Amino acid sequence: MIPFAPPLLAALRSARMIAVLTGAGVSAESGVPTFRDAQTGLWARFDPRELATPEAFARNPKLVWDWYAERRAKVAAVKPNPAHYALAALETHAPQFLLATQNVDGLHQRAGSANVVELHGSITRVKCSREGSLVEHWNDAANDEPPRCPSCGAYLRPDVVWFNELLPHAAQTAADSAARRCDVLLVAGTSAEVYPAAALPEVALRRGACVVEVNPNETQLSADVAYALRGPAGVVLPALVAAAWP
Ligand code: BV8
Repeated sequence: MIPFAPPLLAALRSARMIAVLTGAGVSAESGVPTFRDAQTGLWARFDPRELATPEAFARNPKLVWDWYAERRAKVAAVKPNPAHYALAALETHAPQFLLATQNVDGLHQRAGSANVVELHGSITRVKCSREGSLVEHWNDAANDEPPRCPSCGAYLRPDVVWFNELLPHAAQTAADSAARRCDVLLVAGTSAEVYPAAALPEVALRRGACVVEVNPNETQLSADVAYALRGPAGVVLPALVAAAWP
């Protein structure tokens, strides 16, 4: 049984609005490698931050398409873990709630979370690289280039936000508003290094919200948060929700 500080449990129970920011660490226990885990196998020689860019796609569209196709297949084969389910349960206890995720795996929604904003899009969706319109089906047959948009012929691409691309306006606006209004912000499974997502805890801290970190490791936020809960999200989050709402 993890002993949580009574004021933390009281803050959660009395919160009008609870906001959550998640990163790759929340999906780690589902078997989805985090960005800082070394890329495995074929991708070992690539840096994700090199591949997740418009420049990489322009330079080698097929390589980038294949990297996402492999990750899409991996994500389809995994399941939400107790951390995802705990956040879905947390949502039912909070009068107002928003979950902003940096993850592109769709696991929060599969675990039942309803009020989710995908700050960096979703690998589960594919769009036209020119028009931006989503495409449901495509022909993967070509082996030297990505599939092409059925309506305009441009390459298809994953519906994710690459480095140096703007975040979806609605998602960023909703997340910014939640950081400004929440009583408690839970920051789980993120190294808090990628902006503008990493600015959300900074906004909450500046206005005196209760910021709680869930991470087995130290991050650049750890010194400033009210509670740094050291442990895996799949263990800490279920225990925290059960302790706050027994
Ligand atoms: C933009 C989708 C503006 C794609 C991703 C210099 C300084 C500051 C900022 C910048 C800078 N230079 C450039 C920038 C901007 C840049 C940025 O922030 N760069 C960083 C690297 C410095 N940001 C951008 O480019 C953003 N756009 O700024 O546009 C603009 C302005 C004008 C005109 C045009 C544009 C876009 C950023 C989005 C990039 N896309 N993903 C894809 O997935 O392929 S980012 C991707 O990496 C993830 O989405 C995520 O955000 C990030 C990885 O971070 P984490 O999720 O935190 O994962 P990480 O592996 O780092 O950490 C895992 C954590 O989990 C660890 O702490 C670990 O301890 C913990 N953990 C492990 N196991 C567990 C656990 N925790 C709990 N339980 C466990 N079991």
